[in-house]
Amino acid sequence: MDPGQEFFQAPPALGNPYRDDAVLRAWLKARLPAEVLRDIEPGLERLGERAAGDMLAMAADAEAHPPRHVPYDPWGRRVDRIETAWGWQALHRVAVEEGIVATAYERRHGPWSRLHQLVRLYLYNPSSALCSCPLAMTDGAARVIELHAERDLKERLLPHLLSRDPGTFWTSGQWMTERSGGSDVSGTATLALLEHGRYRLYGTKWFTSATTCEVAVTLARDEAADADGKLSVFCLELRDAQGNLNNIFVHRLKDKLGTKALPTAELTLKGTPAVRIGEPGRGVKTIATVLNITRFYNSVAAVSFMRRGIALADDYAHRRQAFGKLLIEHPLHRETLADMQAEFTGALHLVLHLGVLLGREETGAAGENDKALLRLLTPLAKLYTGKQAIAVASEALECFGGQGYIEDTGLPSLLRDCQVLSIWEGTTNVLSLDVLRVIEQAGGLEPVTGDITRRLEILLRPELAVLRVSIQRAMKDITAWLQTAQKSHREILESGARRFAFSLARTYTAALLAEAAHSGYVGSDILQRWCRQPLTLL
Ligand code: MFK
Repeated sequence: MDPGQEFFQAPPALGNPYRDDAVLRAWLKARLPAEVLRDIEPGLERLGERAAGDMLAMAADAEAHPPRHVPYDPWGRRVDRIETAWGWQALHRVAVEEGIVATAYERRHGPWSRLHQLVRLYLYNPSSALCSCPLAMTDGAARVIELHAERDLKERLLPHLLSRDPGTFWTSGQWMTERSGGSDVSGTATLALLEHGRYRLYGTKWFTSATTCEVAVTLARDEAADADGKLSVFCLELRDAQGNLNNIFVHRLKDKLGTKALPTAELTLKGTPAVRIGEPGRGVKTIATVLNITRFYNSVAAVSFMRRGIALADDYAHRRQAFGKLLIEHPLHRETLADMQAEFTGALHLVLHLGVLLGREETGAAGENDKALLRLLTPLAKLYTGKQAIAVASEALECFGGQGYIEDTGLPSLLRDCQVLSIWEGTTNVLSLDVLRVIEQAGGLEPVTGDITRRLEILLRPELAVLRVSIQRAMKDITAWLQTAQKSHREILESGARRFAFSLARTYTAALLAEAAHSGYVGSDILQRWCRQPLTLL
């Protein structure tokens, strides 16, 4: 550098997240039928280009111009308009054109369709300013309507929710949370009253994400369910044919830590027409269909944010010098990045596996064991990857030193947005208890232990045999803890639920990585690194 010439650091650059993701590509090559990969790959390349190209400007605009609630028009009429940024609307259009929801339902690739959709979401999400949130709820609504709604409702809504035309696409909200509870929805106070043969909803919803949606799926006390007024699921359209809100009053938008571009409102329903979906009085069970899809999205979002943080940190490590050499040349920095990469690789394998199971279930190709695993792994992946994403995002920011803490680098929003992943759609504790419940309902751990045993049987290479023993030992410890805790006081079992769930997630993921290492599409160093952290925390 010439004397007197100022130094300016080159910022990190983002490459095509599909082309640059060796772990994802290796998995797809190993696991997808060749003709499916051939068919979908050009689209993935193109979406990757957009995620590292025009979508970044859209996301920056959406973040810089958060949504605004306009309660009244200039003449005093109540309008409750929510204005969103150009960038937010543009990201919405990209999602529709790219079929981020539709791909799963067109089912062009049979059981692999959901996996294809997963990869598209994975590429889209980290450049989407959380526009993936309304898509998650739309997907969940499409599934619950597909499975449980009457024909009329299906015919009216599915063409909108699954459209690839931005002019006809509708998003759906999922309104569960009231002032009395987000995790415990049993206190839901919204009433569904039958008036002239039609349901109308009355009540206040405390969190409604993406309140710019056209329809919403919600819980309410169903007057017609039985004398106790049990919860049922209802579907409502927000606006009438003239575009006016259907007796919905928005109080305010939430001031949140992150997800700044996403409009989240408090609102009151004062006689909003609605249609019941599914069995009366079985609302929680019915809406669980939506939750299982949104939890799946949450897991995909978590791994995609991890990947984004690592990609940026890795690029920066090749540009930034400290103590006379590039960051990547410092052994400890390399070690830190390698640990992050191992966390991400494990998480990605878990989530891709979840996508395979979900795809099988949605196309009738899942066996009983697949279904049992899907039910268990959905909360497990959500709770574990949500926590991993926060840790990896935090580490990624640290890889930039002080710059990671500076708003206009765009880096802090990564951490803020990851923080929500362990909160919404079931907190870590709620989901840990759900995992316990699934195991108790299934009568034990057999679906998982059987699956792990089958995966480990093939590991004969000497360097993998040692790790196989570690995984088997972890599985034994988990089984033993469960048996002891089940015989003890209920409090012992419940207070250990989170450690139990983390142990199960780490051990199951180790088995997936072991299988991948055996087949050669993941290096055994990754598995070794994964197993260097304790597999069990019990
Ligand atoms: C990019 C990512 C985008 C993500 C988008 C997020 C935007 C949306 C933001 C939100 O909407 S946040 C609100 C999310 N809310 C939650 O996730 C609720 C968390 N709480 C729970 O999950 C509780 O465990 C639950 C509400 C389910 C407990 O309710 P209850 O009233 O105690 O019900 P219970 O008795 O546990 O379960 C009732 C039935 O449902 C049981 O079946 P049976 O009656 O046949 O025994 C359960 O087995 C069944 N069930 C519960 N959860 C299930 C399920 N079945 C299948 N899958 C599940 N997940």
